[in-house]
Amino acid sequence: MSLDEIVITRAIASRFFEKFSEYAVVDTAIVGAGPSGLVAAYFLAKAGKKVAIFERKLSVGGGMWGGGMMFNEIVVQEEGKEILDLFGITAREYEPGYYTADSVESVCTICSEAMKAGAKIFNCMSVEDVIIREGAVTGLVITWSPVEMAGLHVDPLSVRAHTIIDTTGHDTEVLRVIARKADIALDTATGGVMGERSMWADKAEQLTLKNTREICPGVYAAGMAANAAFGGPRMGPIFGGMLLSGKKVAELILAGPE
Ligand code: 48H
Repeated sequence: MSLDEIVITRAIASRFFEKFSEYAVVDTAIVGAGPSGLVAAYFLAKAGKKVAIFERKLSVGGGMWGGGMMFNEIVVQEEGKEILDLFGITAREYEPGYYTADSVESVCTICSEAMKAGAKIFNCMSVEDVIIREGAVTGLVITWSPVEMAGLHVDPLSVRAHTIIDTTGHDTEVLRVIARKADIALDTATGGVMGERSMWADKAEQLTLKNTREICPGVYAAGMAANAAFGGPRMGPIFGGMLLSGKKVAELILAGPE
């Protein structure tokens, strides 16, 4: 059989638009495919929710690929190791209470499990705004990342979601746009994004979990974004808090509104 380029083109175009059209309305839209977003997607999809992740970059994994300073190993504490074990990721004890794992194995495995559970990932798409209706966020406004990078004047498209999770990491992009443009006060001391503080690993890991919660109706923050929203410190390349935050946000959403 000889291959026809046009069949290849049509196969890609029709399969993509089938998928994109189906996922224009979802139960949960997750912004950012870093560790917290991927873990949240896994638990929500596993529980039967329709989940889409929108990721600005070509690659998934966020800041986990690079381990610490591009040394591609991550550290997790005892509590975080449970998540690595759940995914079957090899973890080695370094000192009591400190485990290491290969960062590439970690990203690939969690991403694969999230997708096998049913989550869909739309990479190269950036969330630039939200949809609002009567004081509530009801969806996301998306564009191709290359459009954003080239500064082209192209109008975006939208997706509707019952719940949204900001897992955009340090930049807290969804929460910032809500605070800036949607006239919705976030459930923080200032009503806005308080901003991340300097490094304190132990405190930061605890606060990441505490700060993982609904921050305005239907919108949750997890991972580094949760810490940045509430003015928590950074923790450096320890990833247990990110993994546990992804699990916690999924559990909160599955349990329904408080
Ligand atoms: C689409 C977007 C947008 C947007 C950003 O930074 P991440 O890895 O996020 P977390 O919170 O799961 O993990 C944080 C961790 O990697 C980390 O940085 C740690 C532990 N740092 C500690 C320290 O002290 O520095 O991933 C966020 C993802 C990235 O892939 C972005 O490209 C993506 O979100 N993203 N995607 N639309 N507007 N903004």
